[in-house]
Amino acid sequence: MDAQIAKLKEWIDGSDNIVFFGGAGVSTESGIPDFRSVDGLYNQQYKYPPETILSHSFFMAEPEEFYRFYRAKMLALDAQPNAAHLKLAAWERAGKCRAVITQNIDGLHQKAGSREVLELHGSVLRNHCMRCRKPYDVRDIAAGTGVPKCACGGMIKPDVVLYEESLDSGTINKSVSYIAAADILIIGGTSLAVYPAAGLIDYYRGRRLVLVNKTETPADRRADLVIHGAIGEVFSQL
Ligand code: CNA
Repeated sequence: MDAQIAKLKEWIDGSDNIVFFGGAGVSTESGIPDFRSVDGLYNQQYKYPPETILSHSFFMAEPEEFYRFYRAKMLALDAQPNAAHLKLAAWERAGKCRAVITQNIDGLHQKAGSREVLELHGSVLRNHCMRCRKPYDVRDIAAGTGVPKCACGGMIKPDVVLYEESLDSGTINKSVSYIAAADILIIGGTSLAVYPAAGLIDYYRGRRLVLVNKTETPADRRADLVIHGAIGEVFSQL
């Protein structure tokens, strides 16, 4: 692994056009469980599978059950950025990292200081009334119980892209532009199993495709460098 990290460091030191594409694995070292690891949410037992609970139709049909799961498992407001988030923010400040494209909804890249963060699946930090669109702070959601309601009587929904919902086209287009123009694309902490997000990496045309993940991914074979390890540990050595 040392030789691979040394190679990645050399590439990074020589680039001012790094783009990062990441997922839930980027935040596990901050204490937020991902979906597909052995201790991830998909391997825990609930009344309904998480994919079902986190779908638009379930949200509309059983909002109480949705919010019970959501408050317990998706809100981690005390979590702090780890070495991976912090390194990406430092690279941006140094003019090296152009954008962080994330499937995460936890806001930790911004908390670490990154500015150009494209949130493909939205953010738990933003919420709005489905009737009058009034915005609500995440603390209003976390503090309450049951289904959060607006003063107008409407139901409050997190600005998170649920299963069955479409991604924001502006965010997709911007992500495609960054990836297509990138010198180095680092993919980290993602199983690359959730589409259409995972398909965005196909727009990369460069010759420095890097994968940093604990487990194998479908893109390992076409990567120019693969590091199987914990991303925070790896990034702290760069
Ligand atoms: P996933 O499918 O759970 O995959 C996570 C991947 O990360 C797996 O391949 C793991 O092996 C790998 N991994 C776990 N920990 C580490 C680590 N420390 N270092 C390196 N690799 C690690 O998650 P994806 O992001 O691929 O799936 C997309 C879903 C998960 C998105 O819709 C997210 O919104 C959703 N999600 C987000 C969060 C969050 O915001 N923190 C948490 C849980 C789920």
